Amino acid sequence: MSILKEKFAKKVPEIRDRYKNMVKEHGAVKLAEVSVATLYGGLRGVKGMVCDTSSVPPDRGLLIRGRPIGELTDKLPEEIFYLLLTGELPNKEELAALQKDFAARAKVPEYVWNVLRAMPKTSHPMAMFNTAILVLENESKFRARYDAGMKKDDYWDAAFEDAMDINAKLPEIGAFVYRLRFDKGAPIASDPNLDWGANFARMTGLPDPNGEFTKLMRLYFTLHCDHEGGNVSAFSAHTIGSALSDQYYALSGGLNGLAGPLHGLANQECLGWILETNKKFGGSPSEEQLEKFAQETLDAGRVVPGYGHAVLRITDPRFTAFYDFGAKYCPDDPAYKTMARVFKVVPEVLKKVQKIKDPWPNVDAASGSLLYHYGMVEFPYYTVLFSISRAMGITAQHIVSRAMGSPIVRPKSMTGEELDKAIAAAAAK
Ligand code: HAX
Repeated sequence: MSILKEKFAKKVPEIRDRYKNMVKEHGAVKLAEVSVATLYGGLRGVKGMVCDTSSVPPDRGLLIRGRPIGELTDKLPEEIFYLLLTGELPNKEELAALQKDFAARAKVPEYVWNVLRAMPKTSHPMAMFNTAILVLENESKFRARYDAGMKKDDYWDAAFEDAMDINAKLPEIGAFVYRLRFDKGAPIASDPNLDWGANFARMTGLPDPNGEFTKLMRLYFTLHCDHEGGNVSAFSAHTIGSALSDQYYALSGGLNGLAGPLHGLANQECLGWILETNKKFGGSPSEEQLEKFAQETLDAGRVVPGYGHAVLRITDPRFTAFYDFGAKYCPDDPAYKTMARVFKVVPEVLKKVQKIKDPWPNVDAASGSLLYHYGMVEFPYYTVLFSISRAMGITAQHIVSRAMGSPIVRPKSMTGEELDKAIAAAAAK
C-alpha cells in the first residue's frame, strides 16, 4: 500500500465514526432555513452537505484543510492533493512516493486517443476532455470491484485507486486535447521524471525558455484544486457519486458543470472581454474607457466575467496570487496591464449595482491574461486547465464521501401547486 493510501486508511475509521456519531447524537440540530426564495434561488446559502477537504469563508477565501490558499502558492499540485486527502503536506519522501505512483499510472490507453481523434474539429475542448474521462470509465476499479461484490467498507479503497489513476492521466489528456484541437502537431510524450506542472507545460509544446510558463502551470494547478463542496461542479459530482457511480462518471459529470460560463468557463469569457476592450479602443483602454465599457456590458444585460461570486465577498485570494505572479514576471504585457486596469475600475462600477453582492474579482479574472502572455492564446482551452486541477478536489471529496459512507443525495422538489398550498397554509397560521 502506498504511503498516501496508508495514511488515509488510518483516518477512515475516524471519518466513519464521526459521521455516524454526528447523525446519532446531533442529528436534530438545525443549520439552515429554506424559504420560497431559496427554492427559486438556486438553493443559495443552504448548508446542505459536508465537505472537509476545503472551505470558503466569504471574508477569507479558499482554505485547504484550514490553510489559506495564499500561503500554499509555492506548493506543487501533487502536494496539494496529499493535503486535500490527509490534512497534511507531504515530506520529501512522501512527495517522491506520490509522484512515483502517479508516474506509474500515467499511461493513457490508445482507445482514448482514437475517440478524441474521431470527434469533430469544432468540438469544444471541454467536451473533448470530459469525453476522454468518460471513455476511460472502462478502467474503473470501483466498478469492477462493485460488480464482483465489493463490501461497503471497501468503497473508499476502490475510489482511491480510481482517483489516483485519473489524476495521473489528466495532464497528458489535457495536453493531447490542446495539441489535437488547435493543430499543434503530434502529441508530445509524457516525461515521468517531471512533476505534474512541468510535465504538462512540456507536453503543450509551448516555448518556455526561462521556465516561467512551467511556474505558471504549477501555480495554476495549485490554485484551482478545490473550492469546497457546494459549487456546481463539486456538488454535481458529489450527487452523481452518491448513486455509487464511479469516479469517472462523477468527475466527467461534474466537469460538464465547470464548462458553464457562470462557473469555470468564465476564464475563457474573461480574457475575451479584455481582448474585446482592446479591439474596441484600438489598444489598451484608459480607465474612463473601461468604465464606460463595463457599464455598456451591464446595460446590454451581460455579466462582467471574472467578477462576482456566489460565496466570496472579498477579492479572491487566488486572483491575488495570479495578479502578483504577473506583477513579478510580465508587468508590461498589454493583456496583463488591461487586466490590472480592469481590477481598478470594474469593482467601482459593480458596487453601484445594488443587486450585485460581490463586486470583486474571482479566480477567473486574472488567469487568462497570463496564459495569453505565455503563448497559450486559444482561450476556449482555458477551462481544461481548470479541470485538470479541479479534478484533485472533486476526486478527493469523492474518496472521503465513500469513506464516510454518505448516502444517496435526494432533495425534494415541489410543484407550483404544492408551493401555493404551502404558502396558503403558512398565511393561515
Ligand atoms: N456582472 C453583472 N452582473 C452580475 C455580476 C457581474 N459580474 N455578478 C453578479 N451579477 C448579477 C447576477 O447576474 C444577478 O442578477 P439577476 O438577479 O438579474 O439574475 C445579481 O447580480 C445578483 O447576483 P449575486 O447574488 O451577486 O451573485 P450570484 O450568486 O447569483 O452569481 C456569479 C454568482 C459568479 C454567477 C455571478 O457573480 C456572475 O455571473 N459573475 C460573472 C461570471 C463569473 O465570473 N463566473 C465565475 C465565478 C467563479 C467560478 O465559479 N469560477 O469557476
